[in-house]
Amino acid sequence: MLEIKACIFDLDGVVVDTAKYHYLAWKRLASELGFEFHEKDNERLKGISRLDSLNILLEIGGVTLNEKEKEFLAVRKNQWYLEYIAKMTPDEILPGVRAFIDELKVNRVKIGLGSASKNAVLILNQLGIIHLFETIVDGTKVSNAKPDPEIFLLAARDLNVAPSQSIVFEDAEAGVEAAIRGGFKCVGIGNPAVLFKANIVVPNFIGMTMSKFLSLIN
Ligand code: B16
Ligand code: MG
Repeated sequence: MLEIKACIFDLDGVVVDTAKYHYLAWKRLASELGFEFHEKDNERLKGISRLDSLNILLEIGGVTLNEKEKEFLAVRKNQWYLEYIAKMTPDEILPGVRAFIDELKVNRVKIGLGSASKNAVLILNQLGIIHLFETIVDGTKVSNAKPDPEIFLLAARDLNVAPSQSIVFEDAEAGVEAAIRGGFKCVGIGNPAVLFKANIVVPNFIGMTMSKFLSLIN
């Protein structure tokens, strides 16, 4: 049977739903720029970097800007996003996640975070779970965004575990692709139609245990 020595978690959409706050902040920016940003388009921004998200938003609105202007707007959006994050509480950890992480700890499975977000440390502190992660690889530490596997490969290196003996948990298409390209086992959290490249897809962590994941992957 497959032996798993590490689990690497994406943040937004896996541990916590910050997508709703990203959406509110992008929507506010779109409205300032004079166009509507709809929730269905927010799917396209999941798992990708702040600047890549801004470029998609501007493409949706048909707005062309230079790099300096883009940088200014990305900072502005992040300031609004941080106002929402500052109000987050541990109640916002997604159902079943904490129990699953506790099970991993008992079984000495190593735990890492692999998130595109530059606010990951702040969010984990806000949720009161930062101490559970042995490594945190976030958007401040990599030069290549998902679907490049760099984020997850760095996390596996820090944990001193081979990708083939690690499971990545991801909710975004770009993140699943990054995990598979890096040689990891990947559990998709969410919609199987979107995350079809993952080894398995489950709707959430409710009632999930390591042995259940392993029996589904094998
Ligand atoms: P920030 P993840 C990603 O987090 C979000 O899914 C994505 O929507 C966001 O653009 C990205 O973080 C960057 O976030 O603006 O906080 O640096 O899913 O990789 O944990
Ligand atoms: Mg995500």
